[in-house]
Amino acid sequence: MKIGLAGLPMSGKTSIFNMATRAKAQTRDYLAQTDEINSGIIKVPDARIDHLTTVFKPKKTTFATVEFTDIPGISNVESKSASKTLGNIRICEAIMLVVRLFESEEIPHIHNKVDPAADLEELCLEFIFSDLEMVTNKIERLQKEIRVVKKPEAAKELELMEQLRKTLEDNKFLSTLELSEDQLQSLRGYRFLTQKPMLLVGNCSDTQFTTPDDKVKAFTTTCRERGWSPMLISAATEMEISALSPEEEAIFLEEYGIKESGRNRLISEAYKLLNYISFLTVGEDEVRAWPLQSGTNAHKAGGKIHSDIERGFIRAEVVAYKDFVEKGSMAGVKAAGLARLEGKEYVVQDGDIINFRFNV
Ligand SMILES: Nc1nc2c(ncn2[C@@H]2O[C@H](COP(=O)(O)OP(=O)(O)OP(=O)(O)O)[C@@H](O)[C@H]2O)c(=O)[nH]1
Ligand SMILES: [Mg+2]
Repeated sequence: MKIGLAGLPMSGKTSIFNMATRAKAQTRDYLAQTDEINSGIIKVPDARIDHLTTVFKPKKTTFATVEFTDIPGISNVESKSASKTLGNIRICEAIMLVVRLFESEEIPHIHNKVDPAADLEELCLEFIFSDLEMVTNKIERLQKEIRVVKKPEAAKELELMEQLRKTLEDNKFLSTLELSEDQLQSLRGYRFLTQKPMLLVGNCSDTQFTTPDDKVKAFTTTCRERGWSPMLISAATEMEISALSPEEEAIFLEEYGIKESGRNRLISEAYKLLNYISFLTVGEDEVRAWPLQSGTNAHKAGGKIHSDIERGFIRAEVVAYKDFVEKGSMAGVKAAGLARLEGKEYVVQDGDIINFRFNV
């Protein structure tokens, strides 16, 4: 699960990366073309795992994880490096698009002006053009193919590609198209940028965070027009907070009456963005959260733990986390008849505590 941080140069991507991963990657205060990519694996905070750990006192606790990649700024100044950057974004499963909202005399902006709506449109157009180029090339190839031999599959694919081209030419993202399962499947290999799940992050100052100004409003409106609900973060402040130890951070947040750190907000939003849920396993050895694409059945979920479980699947013993908390113990849950035996096709729900029965 790889999420790419993308945006214009100097928008605060590396600061957000540092805040999310508690890393100390080099941020910049001058414009420069670089190739450096930072990557980090992050634990997804989960209060359920914290609670289950206190109950089961396992030898080991394992949280779900997501990978963040901090990609250099997308810049048209040197077109070759822009296409390389877009290529790095293309291999991510989802995109976190960072837009600068904060004003600063010291930090340069590539267009010498902080204009979030214009910046966001520029980024959108970069993505659209990049996908359009791929679609156009494919259309040309298909047309040639059809001229040589009449292949019905090629004609069908051409029709789909024409539909994609029309969408992109209308300045719309491919994610706005309603496509069938088969069509989605046939497009998977292209890794179109405008088809990826996208989280919009507005990097603002503390003041803008508490009192939205025109820049924040323009950003929010532009996001909404494209169907996104953005999140605001003050990367500079959050980076400082995340440099504190977890204990110091808790004290700090409490003092300022902040319910959840930007870091936790960002990570949970990212997890949701990927349409992931967690199922849980418990025991003396390990308490663990397992990330799972929402809608996955018990059979496939077992396979995430071990291929043997998938192969020899018998049943899944399922207890909902909230039932466990309410009854206080597995024995209590069972006595209340709240432990269920589910078959292969059962669709796993977020917070299911599962014990797989299998035989190989
Ligand atoms: N005032 C202010 N400065 C910020 C904020 N976020 C980031 N900065 C500063 O802006 C500069 C650029 O931040 P980076 O995180 O390096 O930006 P970037 O998007 O990774 O930049 P490139 O990798 O060069 O594209 C640094 O000097 C940061 O300290 C913010 O919210 N407020
Ligand atoms: Mg950077």
